[in-house]
Amino acid sequence: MIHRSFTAKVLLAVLATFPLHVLAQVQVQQAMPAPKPAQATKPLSSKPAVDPAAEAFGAWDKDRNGALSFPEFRAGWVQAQRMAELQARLRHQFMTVDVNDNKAIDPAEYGSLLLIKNAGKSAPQMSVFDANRDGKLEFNEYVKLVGTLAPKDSGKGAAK
Ligand SMILES: [Ca+2]
Ligand SMILES: [Ca+2]
Repeated sequence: MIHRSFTAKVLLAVLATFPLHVLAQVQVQQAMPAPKPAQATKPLSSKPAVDPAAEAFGAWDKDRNGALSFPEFRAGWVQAQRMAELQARLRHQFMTVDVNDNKAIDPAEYGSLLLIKNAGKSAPQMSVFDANRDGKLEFNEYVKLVGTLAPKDSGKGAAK
């Protein structure tokens, strides 16, 4: 059993190594592919600011006893590593496609996305993913695109 005061430090050290808000998005996308419209009408804006470290701790603490056992810690660690790798890969792909280096995928660059190429004629319009309607895809919009179009086989267990 690892005590909370110790793991908090370790967690913070781990979490400080990558931008968690992006990973959280990726994680959420993998965990729940489609948001439930039924009772999800509560306004997001009224939520208080989240504490990413507390959120991660809560997610890793599977039996919710306020402490992380070693298996819980290891499972969380492995998942965090995987997320960090995924994040780095997505970042790399994004930068490769963003040839004019404006930190966004423009309409001219959109067609060179592998997922769009692979989708061929059934590829969705770029506007589908352009959530803020500025005519280009920022990284977070790109992550959503990948979450939507990428094959879903490598989510769990398949990493070995
Ligand atoms: Ca660009
Ligand atoms: Ca956009």
